[in-house]
Amino acid sequence: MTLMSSSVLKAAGAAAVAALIAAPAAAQQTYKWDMPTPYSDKEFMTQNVHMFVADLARITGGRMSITVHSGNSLIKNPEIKRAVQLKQVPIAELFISNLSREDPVFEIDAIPFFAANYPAALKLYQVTRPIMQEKLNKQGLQLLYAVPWPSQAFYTKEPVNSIADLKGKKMRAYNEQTSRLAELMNTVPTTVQATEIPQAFSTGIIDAMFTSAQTGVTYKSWDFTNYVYNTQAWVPKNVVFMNKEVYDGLPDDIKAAIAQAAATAEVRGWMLSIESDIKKPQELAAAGMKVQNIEGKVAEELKAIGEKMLENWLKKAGDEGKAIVEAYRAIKY
Ligand code: PCA
Repeated sequence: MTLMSSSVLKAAGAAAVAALIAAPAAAQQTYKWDMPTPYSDKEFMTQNVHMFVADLARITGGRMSITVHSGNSLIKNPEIKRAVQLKQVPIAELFISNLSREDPVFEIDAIPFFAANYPAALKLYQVTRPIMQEKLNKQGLQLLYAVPWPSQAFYTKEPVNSIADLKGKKMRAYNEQTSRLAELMNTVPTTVQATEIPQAFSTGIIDAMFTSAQTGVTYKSWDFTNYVYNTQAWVPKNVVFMNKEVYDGLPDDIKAAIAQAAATAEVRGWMLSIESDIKKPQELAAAGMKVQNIEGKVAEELKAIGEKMLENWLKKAGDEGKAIVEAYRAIKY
């Protein structure tokens, strides 16, 4: 054995001993976190969060144990972001377009007919992810992963042959863009959290709603509506995110575990979303609902509204918005 290799071995041995000494201290560090999420356990979004958390426990050999508090049970949707900023909880999930008041970039995935299907949504995410990450970082937040809801639809009691048929109806909305869309459709927007949909229908607060077939099945939309019109117009995203200071303070191996679990959750989430987009409309139909894609006059009217909304968004989002739209349109696949 040469002198060099033996000294390398000795150094390696010393490092291994140092690691052994350090290991018990590192192993003691465990992370028991609470994670509020806005949606029901019946939604694939929440199921994906449960799988993400299970992956983290497995990858870290049990050092991370995160309790998911779904369906607004710990913190209500509108307060989730602040709760993470204030470190009431280190990690959470939210609907990214709910942050539209802070920056228009957060709501571009909710503009009708802009990024209307999965490939388009992926392109848009490719362009906006680093921008969203930077903006969230400035607010003390760290983006981990994002997953889109399936195609959005509107649900009504009566058939709709033109937008005029909806005039004056109380339409459930869930963000600024759907409120705006409801207004432009001459309906009356009412913000209702997903978890409160059945109650809002039974108390007459709403008589129509925007949501996916996924959420329609979760809340048995056939109990209070009869027609589903799939707009095939936007696929809005949820994000899972952390308090940045907490994140930055984690050791590298835990950060690596989070990166791995988040990357897996992101791919799995997009797959689950695509599967839901295929299966859930069938479940609505099997439950007796009349499910159709918007077409003819209604489709044209909605497209015109979508163009107007994009125009307004571009005015609001200025040069940055223009650059995003250009970069998005330049991606070809
Ligand atoms: N379900 C959620 C967000 C979008 C969706 O499909 C909701 O309706 O609130």
